[in-house]
Amino acid sequence: LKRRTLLAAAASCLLLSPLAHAEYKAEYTVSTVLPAAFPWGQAAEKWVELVNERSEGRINMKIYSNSQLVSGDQTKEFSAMRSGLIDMAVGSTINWSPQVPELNLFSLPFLMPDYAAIDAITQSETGDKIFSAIEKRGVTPLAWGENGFRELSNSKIAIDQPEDLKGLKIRVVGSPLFQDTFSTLGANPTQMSWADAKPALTTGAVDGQENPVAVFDVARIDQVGQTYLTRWHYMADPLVFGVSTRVWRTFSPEDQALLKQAAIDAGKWEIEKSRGEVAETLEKIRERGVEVIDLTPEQHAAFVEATQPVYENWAPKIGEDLVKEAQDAVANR
Ligand code: X2X
Repeated sequence: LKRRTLLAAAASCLLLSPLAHAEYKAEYTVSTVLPAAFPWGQAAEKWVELVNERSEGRINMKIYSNSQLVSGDQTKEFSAMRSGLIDMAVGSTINWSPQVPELNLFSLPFLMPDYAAIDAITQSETGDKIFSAIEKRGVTPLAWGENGFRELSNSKIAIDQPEDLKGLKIRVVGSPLFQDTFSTLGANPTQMSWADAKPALTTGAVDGQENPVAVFDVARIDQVGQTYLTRWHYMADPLVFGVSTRVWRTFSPEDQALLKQAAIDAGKWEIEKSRGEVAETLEKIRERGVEVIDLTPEQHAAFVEATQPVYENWAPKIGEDLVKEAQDAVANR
């Protein structure tokens, strides 16, 4: 009888112990495109650190940068996460937009003129709707981060009007929307991964590229002949902290809350830090001999007007209502 009691006690112990913990992995993969030298990689590092600290070492995550888990093809990151090949990621809306068409919203040219406009979308019901769109496709989104406003660099000409882009070969990323934007402007866009971008700039296979100034700075894009940088602020790509929903379901509710809060804190930290560094970064870039071109309101307006056809093509794919709602959120910011 005594033995039976012991057995029963052992069995109930097993049942009561958080079974989910038994299913936890020793380590979770976290995919990023850019490594820790960039704000993007730092956002992921912060998340990993906070989760490790707050779970007292129970939840361990390891970052795999340079899209290495998808052999450098950053547009496959979302699918890999959805199928559970990647557990977690801090990913750009651009790179996930082939699988989540709603994310093309952020790539609409000149939709968001400033940081307040980005926040008006992400920190509102519109942002929640975008998170639902991600969730519907098998990834649980937890928080926003930021890659930054993407500015245009090239090796040929100080671009300050749409006509200057005519015939320029520009490296673009991710979604076909970028092909449209640059074709509409008369340029000759080529889609390629980040891994291929710098080599293509080096050999002159392309004349230009677009990326946030932090990326231009850390990747030393100035060293591959990119002597002109036009601050046209045409779009900014938020980052999303996400977890494969298959993996998400294995965490206890307490640990889900822990992972989410850590992502929110890491995202806020990174957004504030990267916004705060832009002026200093531009100064560094100027000192390296890059000509930084700021547009007058008239020049800016010419770009806005020239890219309007992109809205006609893309609003139906993104969702007319979502686009309208985002435009209203920006207008009322
Ligand atoms: O490939 C790019 O340009 C980068 C690094 O900014 C993204 O992944 C969107």
